Amino acid sequence: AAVMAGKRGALIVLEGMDRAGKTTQCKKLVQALQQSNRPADLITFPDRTTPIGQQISAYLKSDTDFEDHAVHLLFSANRWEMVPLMKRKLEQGVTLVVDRYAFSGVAFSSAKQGFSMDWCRNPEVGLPKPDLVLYLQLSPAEAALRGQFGDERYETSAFQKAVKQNFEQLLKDSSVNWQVIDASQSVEDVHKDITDRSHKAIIRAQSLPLGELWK
Ligand code: FDM
Repeated sequence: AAVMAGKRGALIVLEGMDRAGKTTQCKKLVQALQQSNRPADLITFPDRTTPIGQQISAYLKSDTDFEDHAVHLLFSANRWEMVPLMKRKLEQGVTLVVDRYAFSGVAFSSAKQGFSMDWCRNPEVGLPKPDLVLYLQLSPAEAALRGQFGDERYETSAFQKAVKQNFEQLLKDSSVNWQVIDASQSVEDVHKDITDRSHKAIIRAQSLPLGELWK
């Protein structure tokens, strides 16, 4: 007997610099989708709850050290370990809202000496491809108005500047559905912008197969 295929959920990623509001907006988006009867779940990278994620968390707090290539691969492994769950949810029709993804992986590691973007991208090749990547754009001056840096690794203005340049490089990649959001707007205006674009992406994704990133 013919069985109607269920409609898959969309994979929606939020990226951007520190203090652009990614985490706030991810939570608001999940809530808004759920309230409009679209099943949605939040996923955060790094996911600090798994054994790999705990190693990453200790590294970010400078409680442990890892060689730079090794930690890049840990961040990537932390995504790959979530892939079976992500695919299952998407197939069940659940839209996933993801706070940071492979793009953060590449932008941060390639800000280190001796790391090419190409090398950094390799372990990410074949991950579930986002249907939409929202880049929350905020100038360093505006970010500074929102508060000081925290005390985790990478939270220095020199490193962040290099990361920003890498994101701007990644934005030129037309194989990825990047959409730039003006994150200097009010929380509610940013939210409305993101919600409108997400609804469109969810409709579009229903008739498209899930892709493979950078493959
Ligand atoms: N980060 C995050 C990476 O270096 N690589 C990655 O793959 C990911 C997902 O970890 F500094 C960095 C980015 C940031 C830190 O911080 C995680 P938050 O505040 O938990 O997002």
